[in-house]
Amino acid sequence: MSEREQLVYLNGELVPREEAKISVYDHGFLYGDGVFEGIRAYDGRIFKLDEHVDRLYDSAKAIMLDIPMSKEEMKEAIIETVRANGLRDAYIRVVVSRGEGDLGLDPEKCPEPTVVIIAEPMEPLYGDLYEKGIEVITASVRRIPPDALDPKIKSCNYLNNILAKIQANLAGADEAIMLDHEGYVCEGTGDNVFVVEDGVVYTPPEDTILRGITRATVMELCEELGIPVEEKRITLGELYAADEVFLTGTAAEVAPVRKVDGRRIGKECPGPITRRIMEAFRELTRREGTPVYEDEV
Ligand code: PXG
Repeated sequence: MSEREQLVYLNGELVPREEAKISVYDHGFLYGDGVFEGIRAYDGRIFKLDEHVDRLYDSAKAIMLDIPMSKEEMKEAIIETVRANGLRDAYIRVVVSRGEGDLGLDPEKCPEPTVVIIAEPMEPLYGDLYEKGIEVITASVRRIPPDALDPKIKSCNYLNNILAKIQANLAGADEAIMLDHEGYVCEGTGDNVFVVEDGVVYTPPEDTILRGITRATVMELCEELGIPVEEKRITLGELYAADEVFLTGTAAEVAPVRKVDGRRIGKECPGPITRRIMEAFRELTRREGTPVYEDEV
């Protein structure tokens, strides 16, 4: 898709990408005051649209941001943006910011939220690494604890995660796993973490993480496949000693991890259970979703 043809949804209208501009007084820009979602469409169907829109509205409610449209209108606008760009496979970004205000941080000075929807083609985040696995580090910067900023709010404030990502970049790694304020394995900068040990799949409990929609999907798939799955606090030692490790996210999908902090994980990568989950996930994305094109309803 050439940039010139791309249409972006901005406050109720589809406009050419180069006209999709917002104010420098927008508090999304000045303060990261806003919420967002990353969603994918596969072969003309939007995957887990209801779940993403519900999470967007929950995030907005948690920061007292009134999205100026109903959930149904939001879903229609998302579908419309994908359709207007003629995409079958897409990464969709929905951003709702506090909108234009003055230079102070008070959100009461911002009468009208800004709503942006971008849809563009995107390959799986880790390119050709799904067959050999990604290399991750554990970041020295800890995930912000829920009593400071609840990680369940998918807000436009991502500096905590970006600092960890910078560490991964500097180390030549593909991603960073963050530990929580007590030192337990928490989540990646943009994905959730799973470990496999003796045939059981474990993932950290919901307390300190973003409740990933891919994470929930993978837990359901495990149950369907008869693979035991449990939420459990995971230590760094358990991560290093795991038979298999994988990450899940809308951008990352299901990504096998080959090395953590330079240590090889398991005997083969992807390991056998990760491989089954990757295949089941791929199959599900082809089968489920909200149709974008009317003749395919
Ligand atoms: N944890 C965090 C902190 C996230 O930001 C996930 C988990 C996975 O959630 P879903 O619902 O997508 O399974 C995310 C996902 C990126 C990127 O480029 C990822 C996310 C946001 C922005 C960019 O990898 N969020």
